Amino acid sequence: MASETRVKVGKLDAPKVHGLDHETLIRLYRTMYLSRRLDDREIQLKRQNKIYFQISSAGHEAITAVMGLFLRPGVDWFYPYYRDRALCLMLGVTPLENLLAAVGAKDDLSSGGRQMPSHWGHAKWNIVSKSSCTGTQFVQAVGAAEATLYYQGRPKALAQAKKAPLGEHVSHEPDEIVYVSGGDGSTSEGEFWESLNVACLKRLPLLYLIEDNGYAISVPVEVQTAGGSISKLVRGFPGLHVAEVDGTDPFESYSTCKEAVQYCRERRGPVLIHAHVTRPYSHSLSDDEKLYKSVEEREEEARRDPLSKLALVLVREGVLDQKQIESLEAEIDNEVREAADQALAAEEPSVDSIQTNVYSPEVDPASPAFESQPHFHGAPKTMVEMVAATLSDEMARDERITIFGEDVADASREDSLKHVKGKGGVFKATAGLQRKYGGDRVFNSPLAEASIVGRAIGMATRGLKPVAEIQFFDYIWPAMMQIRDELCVMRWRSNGAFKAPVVLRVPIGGYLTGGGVYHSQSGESIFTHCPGLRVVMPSTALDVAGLLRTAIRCDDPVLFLEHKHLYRQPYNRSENPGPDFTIPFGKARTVREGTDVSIITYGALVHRTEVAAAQLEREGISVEIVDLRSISPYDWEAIAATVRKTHRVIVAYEDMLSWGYGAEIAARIADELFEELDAPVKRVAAMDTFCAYQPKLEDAILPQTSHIRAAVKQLLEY
Ligand SMILES: Cc1ncc(C[n+]2csc(CCOP(=O)(O)OP(=O)(O)O)c2C)c(N)n1
Ligand SMILES: [Mg+2]
Repeated sequence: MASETRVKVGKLDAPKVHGLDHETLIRLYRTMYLSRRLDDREIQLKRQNKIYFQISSAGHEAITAVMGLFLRPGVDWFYPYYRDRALCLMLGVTPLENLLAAVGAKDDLSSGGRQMPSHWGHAKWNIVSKSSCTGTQFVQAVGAAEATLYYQGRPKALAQAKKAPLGEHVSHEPDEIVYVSGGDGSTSEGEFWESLNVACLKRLPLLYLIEDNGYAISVPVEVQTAGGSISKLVRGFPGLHVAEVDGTDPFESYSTCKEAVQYCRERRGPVLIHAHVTRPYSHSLSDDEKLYKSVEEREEEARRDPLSKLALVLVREGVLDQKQIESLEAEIDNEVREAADQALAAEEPSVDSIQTNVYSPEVDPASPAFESQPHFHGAPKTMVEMVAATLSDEMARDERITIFGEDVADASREDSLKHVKGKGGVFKATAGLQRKYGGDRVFNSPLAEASIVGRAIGMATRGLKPVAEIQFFDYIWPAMMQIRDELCVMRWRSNGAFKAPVVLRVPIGGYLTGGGVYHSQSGESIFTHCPGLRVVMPSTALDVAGLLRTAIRCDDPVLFLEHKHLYRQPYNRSENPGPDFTIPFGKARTVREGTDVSIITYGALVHRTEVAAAQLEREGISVEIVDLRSISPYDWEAIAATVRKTHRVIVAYEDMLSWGYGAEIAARIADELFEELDAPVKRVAAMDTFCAYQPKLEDAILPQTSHIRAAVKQLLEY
């Protein structure tokens, strides 16, 4: 907790000011003043070039400090944005911890010097690492609040989560709530609206604080928000308790926050507080508000400054006299000075530490621990049947697993399940799972991809194991920010304090006869370009079983790409290899041994390559085929071995020829194995355009066996 003031105050039965006792008022003033002085000190350090960025909480201190009176560090869960310094101080983040983040010290608890200042994160107090993105936090907070309800009903899941890596930070209390904040501008992001929808649909114990300082950098709120008031706009959400308050007034803020927190704790549903605050220090030190705010407007804002207003009340109401205020302030000034001196002397992170916490340091999915033998049973299953079977086995083992996405449930109206077969996904990959494991574990989400991924991140951060589905790869893009800037980065940016080991299952690819541009896309290299993410793309049912299980059991986020064209083929079926069959990531499969030419491939091209190789064999040409199976990490040793063997190599893949996955493999072979090559590395890939609805056009665009055969022959001519 923030250290208590050492100024002597009256007894506890001292008179109250608008319902607040003197001790509380002094605690609030102390925190607000400390917050402002930390901002001032950072500004000074920035001007001295001792830190590199500053963004202040000035003007936001009253409502955020008051909020800290009602929320419980280490019990409730927090998604505070960058102007919540006073709240974080109330929760127990120390002045030194604030300033260690500002200087980017090695021991900065929020990020180890990886993020800008005021990007809060503190595992002990349940303050979840925050990125710079405006709005992404809202859907993650929804996921965290869903975890609250989930743990309430599933104590076994909680016990399992506590035993998993970082389990020491997994907690659940019966009346915990989740807090999330953002500025007026951030409410224009789609994720804000997506989050409200789910929060109301599920009556989540989620408390929103919208801190409206009238501007998003230079854009005034009447240009940002239709009608200029976010609280007016959201009043139609069913079950959402909405309050509007002068956030510079601690007394108004007190009764509003008290009521709001109580509403949430009593599980009556979500709350949104719309607090009007000020922003006296421009957007950040990189901004000068004099460029767009008039003198009159700035003077009017200065009159509403929460700090000077509260100081006046304290003196007027006899809580502290002027001398006591001065001595309190001197004491805090001293505290800030000492903290700054300590922070400036703190050790910086070493350059070689930069690679740590990109991935889990505890669980390596590429390690031999994931090697296993199959114990086959049952009739052969197609790839899509194997997805469902593997999910089912894993769900039986691990109650932390939740499955959600569009149409993944058997039937949302559970009464209907007695009379209908159930949907279980547009491809039936999740068929029967809701019926078997319950609607709290397998459920349909609204049609909103960013929130599917964001909610999964929130759940995973709290120790659950979401296996979410994006219905088609072609529609993953609304979730791109959640994937690239949140999912992949959570562990790294928090320097290992938080993680988001989500599995995202995504049907991908073409060869569909009639899929058209929006049901046939590839694009996996966009995701292999994201550090922190594992990307897997099996081509057989057996590999689905082994790799999906590894994806679930590892502790990193995994993009699990399921090729739609391969889902129901007869040629890649397999018997079930048993409930403990795993395959390490980054280990290729030699599909066929050969001596003349090597083909490195994955996905739908594996089978086409096999057909081409069989045809070429009849002409006396021997082709070796390597199926990468996982494409980040990938099996460089297997690639190098086959190149050393045949000295001629083709990379065959379905995505676009230019800037594609094969470009990286070809470049690395040329770079590191140049001496081994008897001919240039060839690529066989799709045309640099889109797949078409008309099958003849799609066939012309995507690589075919004839292209592979031609490439092999061309290579042999060298
Ligand atoms: C997704 C995204 N878009 C743009 C930005 C750049 N940016 C940072 S803060 C900000 C304005 C935010 O305004 P508001 O939500 O009102 O918060 P305030 O800073 O006023 O407290 C913008 C545009 C960003 N960080 N993230
Ligand atoms: Mg704003």
